[in-house]
Amino acid sequence: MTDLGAVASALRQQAIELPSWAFGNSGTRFKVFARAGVPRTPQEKIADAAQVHRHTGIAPSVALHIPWDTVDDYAALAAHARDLGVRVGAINSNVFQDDDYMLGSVTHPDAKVRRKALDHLLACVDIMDATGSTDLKLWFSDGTNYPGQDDIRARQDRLAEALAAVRDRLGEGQRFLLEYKLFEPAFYTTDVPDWGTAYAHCVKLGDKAQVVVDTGHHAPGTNIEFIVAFLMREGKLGGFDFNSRFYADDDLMVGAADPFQLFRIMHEVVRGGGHLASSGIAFMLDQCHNIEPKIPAQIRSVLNVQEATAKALLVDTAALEAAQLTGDVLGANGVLMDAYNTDVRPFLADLRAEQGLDPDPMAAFARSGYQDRIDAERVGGRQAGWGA
Ligand code: AOS
Ligand code: ZN
Repeated sequence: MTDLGAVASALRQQAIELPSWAFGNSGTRFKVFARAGVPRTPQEKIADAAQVHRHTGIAPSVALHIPWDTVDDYAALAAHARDLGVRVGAINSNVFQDDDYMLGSVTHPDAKVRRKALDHLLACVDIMDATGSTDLKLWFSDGTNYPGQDDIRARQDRLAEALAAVRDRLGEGQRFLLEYKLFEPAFYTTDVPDWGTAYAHCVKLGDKAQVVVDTGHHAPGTNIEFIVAFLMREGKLGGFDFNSRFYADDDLMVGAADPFQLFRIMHEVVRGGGHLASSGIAFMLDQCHNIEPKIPAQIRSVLNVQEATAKALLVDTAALEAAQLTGDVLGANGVLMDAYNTDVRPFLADLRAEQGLDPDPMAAFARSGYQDRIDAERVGGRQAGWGA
């Protein structure tokens, strides 16, 4: 039997990080649809994120993207976040939206471009120092489009050199999270295409280098929970970029496309103790809300992760182990499915009520009048968008 008190206590400690860019306008290469009330500044993005925390109680930090969230005074931005009841989370470095990076950033054939990209990464560490952030998220769009375009091995050497320089700059309590992605925007080779490549670089670089799993960055059919189990066992899983996908890197709401996959991933997280704050695993969302309202979409996403976590915590581990050890295939699968098929929503509603939150965060936000207020107030200025 599962100890419900222990489940509740684990859920009370859960923390999910929100991406600042989820609150801005986003779209596909065909169209970015503008929405009323969208933030115009990093400060307004943080204010929107604080609403998600206010109603869910488990979204206490906001990831920034540099240069999208560039400000003059980062310490002041961190103080602004604190005033709103949240804090600055991972600093996401952007070395993909400058003309110089057409052929790559840290793996570019030209040393001058590589230096420029590395300088940006080091500047992101300065921002970590100013904001108190502990995580630098590295995602490189680097790769090639045509066979022969560049030397695959040389690009790995350049990557290793840049990662080592970043590692050397990181201070006490800081780390980098290296994100892999199968393809896009490069279509022939990607310099960090998979967990194995990210893992191999991180192993060489020691404790300050960890892998981040973006759930949308795999080939169809990839068993992501296996990757999670493996990386956790090696102490190399630094965090997640959660989202869901039907086709490629769709960046849809986590748990929307395949809630069962999210449950399976969270089962491995719980199996490895990753749900405990001491694990150091960062649970971040990386999503774009192109057609749905952004703040409710973030609330929904946080709730989806919470529900999957609750189900994973409900797995009767003793019964599961007994079935596994006796080769009871159907029994073991049944234990897992019992947990997955449990409706945890009433349990979570009670937990929220106990913590002084509204049992229904979606309804509470809708009633709060916040959306009407920002629709009316945020007139003029330039709306923030993906890449703004
Ligand atoms: C890109 O595909 C990655 O998921 C990165 O995490 C990226 O920086 C993020 O999506 C923000 O656009
Ligand atoms: Zn990502």
